[in-house]
Amino acid sequence: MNGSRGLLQLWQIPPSSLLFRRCSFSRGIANVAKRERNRGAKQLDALMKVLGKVDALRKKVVSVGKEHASLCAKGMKKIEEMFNREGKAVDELLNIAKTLRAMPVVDLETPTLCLVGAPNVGKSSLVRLLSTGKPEVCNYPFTTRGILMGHITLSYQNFQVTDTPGLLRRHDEDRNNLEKLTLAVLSHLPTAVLYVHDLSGECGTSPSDQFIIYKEIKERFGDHLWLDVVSKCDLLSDSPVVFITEDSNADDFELAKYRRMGPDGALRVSVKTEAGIAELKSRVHELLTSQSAKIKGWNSDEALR
Ligand SMILES: Nc1nc2c(ncn2[C@@H]2O[C@H](COP(=O)(O)OP(=O)(O)O)[C@@H](O)[C@H]2O)c(=O)[nH]1
Ligand SMILES: [Mg+2]
Repeated sequence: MNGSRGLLQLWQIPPSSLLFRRCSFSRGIANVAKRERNRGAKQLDALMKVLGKVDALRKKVVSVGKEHASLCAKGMKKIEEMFNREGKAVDELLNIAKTLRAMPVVDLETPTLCLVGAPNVGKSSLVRLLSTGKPEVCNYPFTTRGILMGHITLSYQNFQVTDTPGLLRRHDEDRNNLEKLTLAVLSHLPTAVLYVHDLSGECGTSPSDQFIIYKEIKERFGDHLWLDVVSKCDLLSDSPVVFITEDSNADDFELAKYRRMGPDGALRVSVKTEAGIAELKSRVHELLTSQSAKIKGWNSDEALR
């Protein structure tokens, strides 16, 4: 019940409220969004047709039932024949219900934390630790194949957590659907961001590529509430020390600093040793409380219009 309400809310986001949240997305993403919207409309259309068929079947069953009430045995046979002929519509409806039930349900009124970063940096491991969501954790990219929702309860308040598939260093037009899904979440959902950086050299995306992806995402979605985390700090005792020479420019310096510590203010954590996890939980709580205030502000602004 709750789930279907949340799903309806997602379908009913008015375009004006999306603009209002100052989504910045490029032409490529806009096309994808349009395509997905068309696909959604077609799916709804198909669902309506199936519902029509099921309803027609129901009407026939009722009318045959009435017609043959006095000849019960014969009536049952007729009903059976009809189900054999047209009962496929019921099976189709059951399949659609199953698919809908498996879709992630996002309640836009509940503050949501979205984990973002390159593939394999430890996002799913952190979601498992922070919430009720149990995403798959594996040592290869794009294990997370959709948007997974989990829930956190902190001081009697409910929050949502989304795990995302991750982003590689490339242009929007070259991104696969899993990456586009991550960008769509950032564009359309009022989430706070927990950005995960893996400086251990273990994840398959070099720290310098992660830095480039990070700068791009931060520039596009910097209006979200934000927390940076350096993951796998159990592997970082020998984190690379990069020497700055006199002719190093500002970019070299920024990158060298990033490779050692991540962005300014980033929290170091390890899922393996639980180092930094208590502090992370408390910072996440603060972030989501601020997100809650932000959502309330949007709602009262909208009410004033
Ligand atoms: N040593 C170490 N490995 C970790 C840590 N967190 C995650 N991993 C490993 O990194 C790999 C990728 O983790 P996963 O959570 O699936 O990353 P995702 O692709 O960003 O969701 C898995 O093999 C994890 O076991 C950590 O804190 N320390
Ligand atoms: Mg994952």
